[in-house]
Parts: sequence; C-alpha cells; structure tokens
Amino acid sequence: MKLIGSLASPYVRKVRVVLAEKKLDYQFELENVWAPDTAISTLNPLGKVPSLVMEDGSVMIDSRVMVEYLDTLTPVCKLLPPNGRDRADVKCWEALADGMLDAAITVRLERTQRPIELQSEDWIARQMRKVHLGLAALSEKLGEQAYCAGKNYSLADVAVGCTLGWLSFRFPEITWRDDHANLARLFDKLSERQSFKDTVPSA
Ligand code: GSF
Repeated sequence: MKLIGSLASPYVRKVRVVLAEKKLDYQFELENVWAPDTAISTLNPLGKVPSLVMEDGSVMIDSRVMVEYLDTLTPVCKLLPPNGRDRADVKCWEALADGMLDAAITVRLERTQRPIELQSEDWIARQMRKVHLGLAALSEKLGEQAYCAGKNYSLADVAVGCTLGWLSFRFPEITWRDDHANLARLFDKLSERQSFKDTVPSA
C-alpha cells in the first residue's frame, strides 16, 4: 500500500497512527494538495489527502473508510468493536473528532487563503463554535474513563488524539488543555505511544 499525504494533515495522521498500531507496512508519499502542480486529482477526484493506493492500483479515499478497512487486515491491536452499538459508538467519537477538524480547517482556510476583505467573521464564528462545543462534548463523554470508549484503547482515541494534536499545532490560542483537564490527561497518555510520537504534525 502507498499512502499519499502530508505531515501536517490530521486525517493523514489518523491513518498513519492506525497503520503503525496495526504493524502494517506501507510506503508514504508526500503530496502538497495546495500546490498548483499537484496531481492528487488523478488519484482522488476530491483532490484530498489521505489517498491510499492499494496493491491492485485502485485508490481508497477518506480516512474513515481507510481506518475501518485497515482494522480488518490483522487482529493486531483491534481498534473497532466487531459490531453493534459499541462499534457505532467508537465511530461516533471519530465522526465528532473529524467534524471538529472539518470546522477548524475551514476557519484556517478562510483566514489564510481568502483576501482579508472577503473573510466572514460570522462564518468563522459559526465554525469555531463547533470546535468549542465539540471540545466540551469530548470532555463530557470522556469523564473519568481511562480511554474514550472506556477501559480499552480504540480508534476513538486515535481520532480524538489527532484532533487535539492538530488544534495545538494550528490553533495554539485554543486553551483546550486548561479548559478540559481530562482531555489533557488522555492526550498526554496517547502522546507516549510510539505511533503518536512518530507522527507529530509538522509543516
Ligand atoms: C478529509 C480529508 C481532507 O480534508 C478524510 O480523509 O477524512 N474526510 C476526509 N484533507 C485535506 C488536507 S487536510 O486539511 O488535512 C485536503 O486534502 N484538502 C484539499 C482540498 O482541496 O479540500
């Protein structure tokens, strides 16, 4: 498998953490999807990373599809419960964590890629509200549990860890560590894992 991505993308990081936890071999190819000469749309019509080129040359898109598939490849470090409500709950954590990223990335693009006179403060506020409400919801759901889904490490922790790490990387002004001590505790524990250490976001 060949993973196409960037070192800054939190969605790419989620897939890299899962590949590492599952001890799966892969090649990693850097792609800047914002460069004028990017060829990403020849692989993924949505023009996004991560994109995962499979052994047969076909391309898998979207990090959520990838991590769900990768978890089926080996029993090493099962990250998703096999079925039912427990599985849906883990995927719900992931949907929330990813949705917070979708909102925060929209804000970053608005601020960094649009001329200042075209930027909408209302739009930015609407997106930032999702991030802050999302943080409060993650914190409330986590409570005093060891991990997001309870006693065991799961894909929920991978997704939440990637979201928190990216917020610290791109939005250091968001004081989630001070506001939500339980998220800070979880994040510090996740940061000790080799899979997280090896994928710390960088520009
Ligand atoms: C989101 C991927 C994404 O937005 C997933 O794989 O989970 N739901 C998808 N990737 C960004 C890079 S980043 O901000 O992490 C991307 O490739 N954007 C390019 C574009 O044209 O939107």
